This record gives sequence, C-alpha cells and structure tokens, in this order.
Amino acid sequence: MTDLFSPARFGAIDLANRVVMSSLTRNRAGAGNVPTPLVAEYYRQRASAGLILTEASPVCAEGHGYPRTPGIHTPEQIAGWRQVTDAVHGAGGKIALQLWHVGRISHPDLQPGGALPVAPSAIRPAGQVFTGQAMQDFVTPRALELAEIPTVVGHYAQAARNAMEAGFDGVEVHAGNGYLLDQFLRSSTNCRTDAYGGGKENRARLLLEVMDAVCDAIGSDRVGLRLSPVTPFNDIRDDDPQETFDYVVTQLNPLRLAFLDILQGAGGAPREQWIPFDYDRLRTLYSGNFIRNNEYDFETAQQAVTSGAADAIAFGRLLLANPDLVERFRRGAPLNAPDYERLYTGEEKGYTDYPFLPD
Ligand code: 8OZ
Repeated sequence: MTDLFSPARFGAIDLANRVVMSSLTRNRAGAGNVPTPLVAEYYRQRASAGLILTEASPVCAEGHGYPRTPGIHTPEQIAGWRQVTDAVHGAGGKIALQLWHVGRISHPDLQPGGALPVAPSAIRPAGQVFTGQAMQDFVTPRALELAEIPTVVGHYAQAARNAMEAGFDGVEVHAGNGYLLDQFLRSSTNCRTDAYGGGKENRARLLLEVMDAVCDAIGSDRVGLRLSPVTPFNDIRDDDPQETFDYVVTQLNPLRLAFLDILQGAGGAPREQWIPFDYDRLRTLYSGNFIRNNEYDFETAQQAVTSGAADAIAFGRLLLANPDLVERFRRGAPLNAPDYERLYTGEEKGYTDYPFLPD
C-alpha cells in the first residue's frame, strides 16, 4: 500500500518519500538578495524530505515585496542558489524553486527606481508592508498595461531557466496567497476590461500563459503550481472561488505538470474561520500528482496518502522546526515546536539550530 514513506515519481523528479517541505519565507538572504551559505545549511538539514519547495523567490526586481528574500534574476543569485542545490543534492535530497512575483504586495521603497508596484488593477491592499526599517501603508499600485504582460510572462520563463542553471530539480509557480498571479485570478483584485479581466477564463489567462511559458522553457515534468483557493492573506477574495479554481485545474490537465500543490484553508486562521471549499472536487478534476498542505499531522497525512486523497503532503511549520521530520514520523518521536519569534529575523537562531533526534 502507498503511504507517506513510499517513494514517488512526480514528472521527472523522484521523491524518496511523500513528505514535502512547503515553501516558507525566512528572510535570510544576503546583500543583493543572494542566498548565503547559511541558507544552504538550512535546506541541507531538511534534505530527507521527499521534496523541498524553497521559499518564494522573485523572478524579477519588480517582483520583490519583502526585505532579504532571495531572488532568481541575477547571476549572483543563481550562484547563491547553486550552493543550496549542491548542498541538498549532496545530502540525497530533491529541491524545487518557488517562482514569485508579489504584484501589489510591495512598496516604492522596495521597487527599482522607487516606482509604484504593479498589479492587474489600481486597487490598494488594506494593511501595511515592512520595508526594511518600518511598517508603511500599502500604496495604490499601477495597473499593468496590456503591452507589458508578455514581459511579465517572460520573467517567469527566464527565472525557470535560471533555476535550471542553479541546479534545481524543478520549479513551483506561486499563484497563491494574494500575490501577482492570484491578484489576476480573483475577482476582488482584478477589474480589468481587457482579455485578462472579467470572467474566470480571462482572469486565469495570465496564470495559464505563465504555466505554458515555464513548461516550454524547462519541460512540464519539472514544473509544479501552488494555488490557495480561499486564503484571505494579502486582502484578497473571490466571488466564486469554486468556479474559478475548478476551471483552473481543468485547464492545467493537458500540461501534465509534475505536481499541483494546494494550500487548504486560510493560512494560520482557526479552522472554524475557513471558507468552505471542496478540495476533493479539485482532486477529482485534476489528473496529475496532488499535494495538500496546511495543518496536517502524521496521522492525518498518512490517512490522506493511504486513502488516495493526496499523493503527498506538504509540511511547513513541522519541517521548519524538525529538520528530521521524516525520521521522527517513522519512530513516532516527539516534535520540536517552531520558534515563531524568529521566523523572519535573519539570524541562525530559530533557523539552523533546531535539534535532530539522537542516533
Ligand atoms: C509569509 C511572509 C512573507 C511571505 C506567502 C511568500 O504567503 C509568502 C510569505 C509568507 O506565500
């Protein structure tokens, strides 16, 4: 019987088990948003997961919205990531890079030339952004011109090629959590009247063009996709998320991606506040490898894989705090708790110092 410890083949990527490390932003990049040796050590420690999905990595300078997030658009960043992939491969692991563009979740202080962040429509997100020194209110972004859209698509394709040059096993396109591709997908952030706004077919157009371009660039068997149908993170909503996401996954089928990675629920919000959504329906509509994420423990993850509800489970908080999570699951060992104070602090503490089980 297939269980969490069974090997898997996701497209061109062989996984030793079905415990996937979820993408987690950790803000430890060095100058020039370059991954440092400490970043390589963090991922190396977690190489026993079947597949590591890296923290989100901006595909272009305009795609940044947080300090010290490692990009994949300069030669120095590619070289920095190469140290990470070498470290993970040296420890027998597999690693895919998450491709990111924040869209409106940014600030002129984080943009080239102090420009306005870009978005599908000029709608300001509620809330504030940390610009390195202080929290500042979000600004009203600039709506992308129709003629600029091919450039955005091109950034994703080039970033995927850069990821291959850096030695990654694949990439995961980040189309969740209220960032650029999600801003296009959802009705609350997309009021465009051209071919990229309006009904679900138009709102999904940019995402599907990006997926086509990334698949053409590196081969669809090395490409995955992250969606988060109902997370309200970054002030985003959809009038009919089921209709939107049923359509998206159906359109993805012909691409034969390596995997689809679904963030269920609403981030860290309590389960009672989760907007109802039929994830099993997505599983049924989608013909490829299906990863589920959010609040799984060993028992519920094992149940999801053995029942066929998922092909793998992605763990964020548990893998953050337990680099040897797979071994702890095998032995039924106790788990370390995450240090929430140090998620984004840029230091070794709370990053590379979580204890392993004794041999
Ligand atoms: C937490 C802090 C900063 C960024 C996401 C990339 O939500 C993120 C993120 C999460 O997908």
